[in-house]
Amino acid sequence: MLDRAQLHELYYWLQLNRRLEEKLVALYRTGKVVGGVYGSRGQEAISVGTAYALEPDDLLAPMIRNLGSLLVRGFRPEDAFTQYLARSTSPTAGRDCNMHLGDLGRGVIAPISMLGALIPVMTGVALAAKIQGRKVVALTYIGDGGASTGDFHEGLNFAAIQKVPLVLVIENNGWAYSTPTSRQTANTEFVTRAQAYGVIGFQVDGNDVLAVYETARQAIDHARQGSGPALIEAKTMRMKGHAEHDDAWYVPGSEREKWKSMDPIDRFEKYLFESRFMSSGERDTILGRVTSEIERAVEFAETSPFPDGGHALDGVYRESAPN
Ligand SMILES: Cc1ncc(C[n+]2csc(CCOP(=O)(O)OP(=O)(O)O)c2C)c(N)n1
Ligand SMILES: [Mg+2]
Repeated sequence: MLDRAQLHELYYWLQLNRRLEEKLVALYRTGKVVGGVYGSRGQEAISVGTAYALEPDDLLAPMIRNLGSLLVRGFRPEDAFTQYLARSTSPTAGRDCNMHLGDLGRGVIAPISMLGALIPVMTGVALAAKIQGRKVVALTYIGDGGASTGDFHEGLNFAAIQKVPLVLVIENNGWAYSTPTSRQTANTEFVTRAQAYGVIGFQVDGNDVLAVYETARQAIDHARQGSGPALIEAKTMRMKGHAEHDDAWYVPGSEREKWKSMDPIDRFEKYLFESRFMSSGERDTILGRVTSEIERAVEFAETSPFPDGGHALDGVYRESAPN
């Protein structure tokens, strides 16, 4: 059971995740973002709830909709804004224009754009940790669409037979770009795959941050104890297009309306108020903090220089021959 301070922390991360992405969209619309903006509106509870359930030494590999996980693991709004605005002060020194980044110091393995490819990588990370005798868990994500790749099969199958401490979260938002789940897999109950691979499986309401957190804890405990991988299917909905260039015209209005009423942040806020875990004054303090952190970060990014072209190849090729 989380205490009051932890519940406030979860609320802070959720709001920071959403408001940071809203600011990114505003910057995109004024032409300041270099590249696209791939958001997680409606899915924030999955990123935040799962990352919050990890221990500091655990390892996490985010996908494109997991900005919330990165924030929980210690990345700051400055990192996101400098990345998207392609500034030299960004974690990649302006070489990548969204959140394709990692930091082993924070236990974050960088994402791979090819859907599914991170799963075998994280299976390997988990296997290495097991061989080294470290009691850590490796957690990563995949969408409903990405779950139909060969890498999903190879990664999870190998993880299962090696009994490595892998937690694989399937974010089932019903769509892979404009393709509904029913048109890309004949078995849309993703949790049933756990049995097929011989691993433990959980299904959770991905718009309920406390349920996600509790489920992630169970899955993580299972993996940490050496009982092998765990699969979590988190059901949710992507409340925006695939990215900002896509208005999601293909999603029926009734589906969007249904999910709008289940917004993860509105629901959590209602729960916190009704159970008296948060007062409106406390909410205002948290939102004030979020707003000022975002404003400071945007200011920092906008006043940071663009990278110097002369350094474009730095760190790409080995600079000196090995001895
Ligand atoms: C192997 C591979 N195929 C296609 C793409 C292009 N692509 C990027 S995201 C995406 C849709 C992904 O849908 P899903 O896995 O359900 O994740 P969601 O966007 O819904 O979070 C596609 C087709 C890719 N990156 N990698
Ligand atoms: Mg999807």
